[in-house]
Amino acid sequence: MNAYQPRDIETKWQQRWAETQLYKTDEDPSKPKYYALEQFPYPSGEGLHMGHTRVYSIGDVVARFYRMNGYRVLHPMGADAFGLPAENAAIQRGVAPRDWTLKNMERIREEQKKVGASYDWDRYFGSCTPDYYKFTQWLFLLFYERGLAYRKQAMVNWCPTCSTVLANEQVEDGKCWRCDAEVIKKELEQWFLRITDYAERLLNDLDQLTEWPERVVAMQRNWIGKSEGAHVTFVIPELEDITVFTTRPDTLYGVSYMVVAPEHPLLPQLIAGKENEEVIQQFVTEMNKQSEMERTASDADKIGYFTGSYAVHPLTGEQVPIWVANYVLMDYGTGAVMGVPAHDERDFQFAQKYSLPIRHVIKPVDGVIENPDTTVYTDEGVLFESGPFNGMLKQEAITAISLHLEEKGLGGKMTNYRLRDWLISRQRYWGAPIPMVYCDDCGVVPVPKEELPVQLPEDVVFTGKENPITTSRAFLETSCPQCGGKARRETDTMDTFMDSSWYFFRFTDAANDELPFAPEKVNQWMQVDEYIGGIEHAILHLLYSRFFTKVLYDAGMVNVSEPFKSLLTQGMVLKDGFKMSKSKGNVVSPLEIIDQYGADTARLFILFAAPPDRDLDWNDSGVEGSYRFLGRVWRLFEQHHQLLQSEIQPAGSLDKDAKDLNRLLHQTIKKVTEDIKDRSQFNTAISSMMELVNGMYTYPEHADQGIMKDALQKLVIMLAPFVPHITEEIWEQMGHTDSIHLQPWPNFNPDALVQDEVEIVIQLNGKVKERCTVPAKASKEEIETTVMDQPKVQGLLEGKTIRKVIVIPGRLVNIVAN
Ligand code: ANZ
Ligand code: ZN
Repeated sequence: MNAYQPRDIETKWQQRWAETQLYKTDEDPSKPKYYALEQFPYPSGEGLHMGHTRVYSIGDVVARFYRMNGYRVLHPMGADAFGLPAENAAIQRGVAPRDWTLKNMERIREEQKKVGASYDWDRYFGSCTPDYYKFTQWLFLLFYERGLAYRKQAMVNWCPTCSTVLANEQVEDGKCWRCDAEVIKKELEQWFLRITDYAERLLNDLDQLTEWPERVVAMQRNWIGKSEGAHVTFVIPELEDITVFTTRPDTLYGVSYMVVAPEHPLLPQLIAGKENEEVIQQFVTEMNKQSEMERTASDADKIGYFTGSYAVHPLTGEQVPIWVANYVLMDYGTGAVMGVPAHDERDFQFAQKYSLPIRHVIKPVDGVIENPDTTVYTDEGVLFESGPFNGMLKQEAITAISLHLEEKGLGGKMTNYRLRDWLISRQRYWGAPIPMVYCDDCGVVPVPKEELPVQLPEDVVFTGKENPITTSRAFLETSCPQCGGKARRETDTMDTFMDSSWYFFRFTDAANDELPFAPEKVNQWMQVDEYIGGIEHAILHLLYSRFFTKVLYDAGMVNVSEPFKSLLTQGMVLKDGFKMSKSKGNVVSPLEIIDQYGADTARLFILFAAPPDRDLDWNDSGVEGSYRFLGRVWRLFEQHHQLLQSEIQPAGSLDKDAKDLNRLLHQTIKKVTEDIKDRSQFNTAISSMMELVNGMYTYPEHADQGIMKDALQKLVIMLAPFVPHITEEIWEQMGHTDSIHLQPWPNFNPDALVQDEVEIVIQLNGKVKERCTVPAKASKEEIETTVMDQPKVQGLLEGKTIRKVIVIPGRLVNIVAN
């Protein structure tokens, strides 16, 4: 008997699959399509970690399952290859970012092959190759043509350590998401994409995403952050008006002050010649150094100063003092708010601190505000002290006051989004250059599409201080595409999230050198049917990809407006309850495990140990267990080698053992099929196959062997998506010359599921005393008769009087007797 030798088997089949191009995408148009995609990895210098192995294992089961179910499946892989670490390697170790990246890509690719995933490698690309970034640039120009890319002076988040601008999304708790340095504010000309134009659609279309985790949908919704309310104009005599955004126009009569953001453009005029002018100027300088987070954290101290100016209340005509404070942000709403301390928590804190009046104008419908000076009332209620609006309910008043303001030309309804335009400029080298030039005569001129790509220069110096691209004169100096005169190239590169916002389209037509992708190709495959990746991408990557898809839809380039039909966010891989990390010293390397046990064991363990969306605790005995199971499977087939070669067929009528095994087999087929297709519960699919294997081991030799043979054949096919190497080897040893991965998935026979007999429990006065089997279709009377005929029951009932017999078919019979 041969022992199970995973290493030999896996190398053999990985080579064979590559030679025969087994996983080349099937494009047979008569088949339904299925697009399975795992997020492409960043090729860091570290190689694969267990999280990668987990995503690929999940995606591979899905891809293989659908292939076996008669679908043409697109299952590609690539590398998200631009980004900072390559540049840091250049600075620290003097290697060119390109060489560093390509080397890592190659390494990761080799490691991915060792996992045994069924990718179509012909469609492989890295986003850093000119063939790809040429079209990232092409798409930027498309956005530009459609008025969706623009340049503006902006206060930006600047990371002094990485010396680059960061998107709002890349600032976490006031710190750089990559290096953890304190982020500061800086004014710079930057390129933006107008994602806010799509805010409403990005929000509304979330309703279509019924196969996404609710949590992710909620995160997207919050990020877009729609607020409905009103804008209200406060006139400042002899100055421009100030407009505020409020979600509570119903509290307008409760305004006791106004506040503008430190960056508000009118502030210098408001304080000119006033008592606090200098203090406020200092305060503004200080605030510019702080991040938005620090300023607005709910536990942050509210700090403000009276500007010395007053505005006119739009309805009462009263004088309202204007303040400046840290808790008002310039880039939300209008950068100015009306202070209503009686009904807003932040305003209340501010008013208490600076002794501003607290005026209640909303109260409970049938009550009063008990301690008005110390109470913030934010609930529903009815208006008072509000002139003609007294007696109205909150909602009614919101509408009435908004309308009234509109009639007077002092306001109206306003919707506000928390979502900001997407800042895509990076002052870094290792990204796609923004294809624009600056001409003294013509201004900003786009590079014509036929001149793409704008190649990254190689004659650059990495100092870690300035943008390396600015050190290449050959790159900088160019001629204007419009007038032919001297011009200078844009040196900003694009945020790498641009690269990953459209790679899933590119896979459908990866070799196209005319277009990012041809409509007839992309529309054959999109949407991605199952997208698998980490929860860390729940907001940005998915939001940007959705945005790109909508713009491409509007441009007529794709016929779907949402990219990902179903989304599976896999849990983390932990070790001893902690995230695997170098600093904890608890990292288990996938390559070591594959070396020791084989990829099939690693895959099986990963898929078996937890449902895919849950965290998975790596444990060595679990890995051993998976390895042992595969050994058991191996031996099961060895033992039945003769049978598998024979011509034996299942008998026409089955005995009890054969029927039981047949039923177990078909229950398993049903369970595995539904667990994969409807629930993505690979763990329970595996455990039901383990039960089947147990059942096959205890199957008596004298029982019908035709059924055993059938079960063996179907078992190995069902195991194939999970453990592709061992099953392929067994399949070959069974005498087949074609690949197991091309076999049709087994169907289950509903008739086989029907049980002839069921076991029921017999209770006496509610206590279990005995069990017996009855025909599954037996009537209540028949069941009762069978139970009463049992010798043990008769013994128990001796000398007792039966009061009542309760029969629950299929489950139990309870005899009440005393
Ligand atoms: C008066 C008021 C009274 C407010 C009241 C609330 C309750 P969301 O839901 O987040 O959109 N606000 C508006 N612009 C602001 C800015 N740039 N910086 C800081 N705060 C700002 O919240 C909208 C509310 O946040 C607005 O409604 C405004 O305060 C404040 F009983 O106006 B409200
Ligand atoms: Zn010009």
